[in-house]
Amino acid sequence: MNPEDNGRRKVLKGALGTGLLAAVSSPGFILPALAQGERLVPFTDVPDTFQVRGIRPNSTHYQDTRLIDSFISDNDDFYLVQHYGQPEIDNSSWRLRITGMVDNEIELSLADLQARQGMEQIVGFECGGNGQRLFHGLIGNASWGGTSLQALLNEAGIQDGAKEIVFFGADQSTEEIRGREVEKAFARSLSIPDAMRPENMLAWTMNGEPLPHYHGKPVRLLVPGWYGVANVKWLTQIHVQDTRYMGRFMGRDYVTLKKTNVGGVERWVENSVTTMNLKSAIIRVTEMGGNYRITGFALNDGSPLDRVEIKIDDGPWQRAEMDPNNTQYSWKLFHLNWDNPTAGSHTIVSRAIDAAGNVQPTADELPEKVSYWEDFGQFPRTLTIEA
Ligand SMILES: Nc1nc2c(c(=O)[nH]1)N[C@H]1C(S)=C(S)[C@@H](COP(=O)(O)O)O[C@H]1N2
Ligand SMILES: [Mo]
Repeated sequence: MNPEDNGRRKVLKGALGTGLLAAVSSPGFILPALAQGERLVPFTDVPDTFQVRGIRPNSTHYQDTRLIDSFISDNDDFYLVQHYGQPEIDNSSWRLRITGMVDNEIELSLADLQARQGMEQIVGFECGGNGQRLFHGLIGNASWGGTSLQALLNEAGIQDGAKEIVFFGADQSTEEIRGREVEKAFARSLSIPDAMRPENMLAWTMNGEPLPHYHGKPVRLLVPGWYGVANVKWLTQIHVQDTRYMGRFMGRDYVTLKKTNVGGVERWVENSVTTMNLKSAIIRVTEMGGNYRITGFALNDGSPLDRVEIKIDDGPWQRAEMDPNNTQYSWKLFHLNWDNPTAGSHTIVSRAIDAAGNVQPTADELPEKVSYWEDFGQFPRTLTIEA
């Protein structure tokens, strides 16, 4: 196992074990960005020692969700996860190859790819390992520019009998599998219908800038509505095959183990993380001139959302106001003005409800799980309003 991944696991484990993240003081520590006269009301569920640092080479980065105050995440604040480090690729020698069960194998330079019809869309996503222990900081929302994956696959011509498309990154590492050390590249696969969704894109810009190297320069895959792991960075090869792709990030990691009713039989089922579950979380409470506001985000697979509701203590569920910037595949920011809160401690929680009537479950309603993947239960937050 590579050191970076080890480091991340330690952070996650430590956080899980103690409910705390180690305090690290560093010049990279991000200070709260607040409007003039605005005050962040501290959550009492966030330990004083919880700190978020700026991005560092080859490291995981998570946002301090209390500080999210804009619809679009800065390229340097959008979370970062990479299991094999962050390769630096030279744009001029980079090539993307489409191989396997296609009528025409294709090899493209960056200029070839950029000459194709462009598309731009806002896509927000979280890591499948995001969760309450990081106050949901493995998250981001950006405007991505690139070209259609579907058009490229049509040009290559997928042959009859093909089942899956594998996306390989340039990053690789030595994995010890059954006592043998083997070189493996990061890779994820999609079924043909999943890969042919028109919203999938190969992206080379992020918020109008060339894709930063830590986000996958020069080109990454984006599968809107899916957990981050689907969005293969440093993409170099797209391979079409008639078998299921097996690999660490499809079959071993990013695999949820949960108790599920399978045709009347209760079974422990393993599933690779795919589309994002319906979820919301409160991220910040601010006070300005005596007015309080609760803000949060919602994410799902892109199917229509009906509403987000917020409950304060034992009060009724109140409908939150949705940010007008929200789009189908963006994160969805919402807020509720909290009028005249009483002094003392409070518990606040949100739940997302989609147009099909699905309601974000409480943590207790989630199926019994043995893994931290797919943490989408309701997330009650606690805070104290001063007298
Ligand atoms: N090539 C490559 N792509 C990758 C990964 C990786 O390790 N290597 N990590 C995945 C995971 S687990 C996540 S959550 C997202 C994170 O994307 P970001 O770092 O741009 O936020 O990238 C995905 N794409
Ligand atoms: Mo991830």
